[in-house]
Amino acid sequence: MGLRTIDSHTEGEPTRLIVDGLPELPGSVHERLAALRDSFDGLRRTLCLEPRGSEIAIGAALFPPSQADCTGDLVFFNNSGYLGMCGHGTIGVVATLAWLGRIEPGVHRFNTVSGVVSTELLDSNRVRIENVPARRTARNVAVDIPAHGPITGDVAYGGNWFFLSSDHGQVIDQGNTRALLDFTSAVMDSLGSQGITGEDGAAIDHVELFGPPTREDADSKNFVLCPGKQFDRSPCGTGTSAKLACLYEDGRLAEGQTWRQESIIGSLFAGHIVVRDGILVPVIEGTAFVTAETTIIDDGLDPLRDGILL
Ligand code: PYC
Repeated sequence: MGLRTIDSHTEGEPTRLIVDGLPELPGSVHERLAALRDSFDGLRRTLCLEPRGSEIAIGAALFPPSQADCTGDLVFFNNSGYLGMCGHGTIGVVATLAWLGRIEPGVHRFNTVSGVVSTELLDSNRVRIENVPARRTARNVAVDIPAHGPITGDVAYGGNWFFLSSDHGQVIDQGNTRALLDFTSAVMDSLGSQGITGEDGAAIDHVELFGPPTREDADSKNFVLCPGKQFDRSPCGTGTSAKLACLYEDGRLAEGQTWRQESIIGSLFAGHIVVRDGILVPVIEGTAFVTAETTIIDDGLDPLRDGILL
């Protein structure tokens, strides 16, 4: 069987959902991730590396549910490895399943590596997700950036680990993405070398910078560096979740109050916090559109079939 994907974008950030050619992998979502990583990593490289894929795409593997109350198990990956959760990707998968006629408007739950995410298909393109719980684990942490000096930020979890900073001296503007990529990559390297981590030594693999919004209907604009040294075109679902937790902890956002996060390209996620038994549950809403249907062709002879590591 060939490898077939449906591509979508969520507020500008692409997702490639495998719809044919995924091996049948039994077990839990964690066992499925391990099997993909250890035995089928060529799938990830083919879909997320040139010449057949794109470094900025997030790939999604949807398996039959390993948990009775879920629609499926979802494993996300990118040009450099596997992700615990992906907010824009979940929205893209739900809009794609609706486009394929596989789901109807309403609530659909997915088991991800970071936990169960509840989604609601509001219309053919608009999706709300109730993410895994978010939390801030450190506030106002100083990190020293070579050739720049110290900046401060928070460490928070929103399905992935983030360093979030509003005190960085950078211009958050689409025309400045090259400099922002270089700067956030230096922040990421410095976090690693200075031993700044999430809980239990978890690596912080996303850096999120904030600045004033450009849109009148937004509260803030961000730039998000993802693992693999690519930046998120969307406001980042897990990053916006981490931001909501920080705002709530700072007393700057009440439960249920909407926060509108603008992305570096000017797209928007709306989000709020629900508090359940003292746990912060982020809710994020955004829009996704299907963009392409792709059949990957591999005659077995191409020496670059597994992608180019740039
Ligand atoms: O939306 O959570 C997200 C995400 C993570 C990496 C790229 N997008």
